[in-house]
Amino acid sequence: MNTKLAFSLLAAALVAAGCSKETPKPEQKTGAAPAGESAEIKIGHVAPLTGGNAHLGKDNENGARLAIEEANAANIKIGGKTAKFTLVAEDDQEDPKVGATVAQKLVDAKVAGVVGHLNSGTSIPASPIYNQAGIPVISGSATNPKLTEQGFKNQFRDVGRDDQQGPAIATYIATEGKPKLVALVDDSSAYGEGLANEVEKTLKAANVKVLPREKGTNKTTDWKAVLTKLRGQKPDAVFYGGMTSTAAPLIKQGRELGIKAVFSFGDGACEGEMVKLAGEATEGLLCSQAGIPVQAASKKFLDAFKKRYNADPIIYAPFTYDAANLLIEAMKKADSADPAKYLPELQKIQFTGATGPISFDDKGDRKDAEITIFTMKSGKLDPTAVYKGGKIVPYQEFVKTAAK
Ligand code: ABU
Repeated sequence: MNTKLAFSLLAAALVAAGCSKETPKPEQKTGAAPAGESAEIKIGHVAPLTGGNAHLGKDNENGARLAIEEANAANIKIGGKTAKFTLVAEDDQEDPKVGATVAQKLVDAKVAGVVGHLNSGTSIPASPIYNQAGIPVISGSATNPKLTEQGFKNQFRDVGRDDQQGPAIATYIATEGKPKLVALVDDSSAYGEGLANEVEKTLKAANVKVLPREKGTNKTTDWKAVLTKLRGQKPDAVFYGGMTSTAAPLIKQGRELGIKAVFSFGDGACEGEMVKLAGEATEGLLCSQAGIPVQAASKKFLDAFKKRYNADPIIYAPFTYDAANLLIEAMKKADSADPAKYLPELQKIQFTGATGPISFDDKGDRKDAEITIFTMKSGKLDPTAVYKGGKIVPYQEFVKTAAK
């Protein structure tokens, strides 16, 4: 591979990709329930906790829960009372309608803030409900650009966007393997379809021929008809926009049908469970995550997570941990858990979390979010390169400079 050319092309694509409505002020006070010298402050967390991606939902929840437990142990004073944070964890089943229902449930429960949702497909329909209630929301994993393009001043994310991730992984595919023909498949979700669209744009701009889109759903586990068609078209690479539960059968069945193409996924399917589900078929997989790799998170976080759960975080737990801490830090600065009072602190926050320095732009997106590219080698995801602030850095160089 011509690495210099790859990095230049990727940087150009990412720069090209670039990267109101005011939030109503709620009359109803939410979040704080006085009880003697302490006050309960509820923080919601939403992710799929059932179904094929429940392991990712639980991982996200574990990150937020750890932050809350640490905050309680620190006996933080807010508004003159000791804050007792409670996590209200909800399961949106990765279903847009359930996502909206659960959002209303959290508003009715008077949560002071929300970490989530995990999926773009549930975060987007939930977002007007939180916006109407004026409740700050930070997703640690939802990457579809629309989430923060609606003008909602209460909506944030502390990961990158798919109009950063798509150009990064597509340029890597184009320069690494120099494919002449690429097949694109997606799960028809806001995330999967949106990311595949971003990949397609970048591939076409690099003069790579793209086959007509193949579609599934976020429940598809039998891909044989799609793959048999693709086998006849002989693509050099296959990109799939979707989550682990559907990506694992896709790559496994693709290899069983004798497809030799390079398979490539985004962050929804760039994690260790892929190996458990699809085994050797994952060897050589190229994939991206919309942040730093888990192993580059702070040692303090990694040690605390291991101690608490006797397991390593999977992918976005460091980001949901940071999201919960960002809400808490903004409350501390405002000396209030009233969303109307602490939201302005969140908008201008400068915070160093487990995933590095965090601040938000006017849309609520994380400034200078990283995108990491991985290759699956002998059943392990090997980080290859990190994109940050318009530059591509080989992973080994990145870790030397990353704060621990
Ligand atoms: N970013 C991957 C998984 C979550 C989402 O739907 O955006």
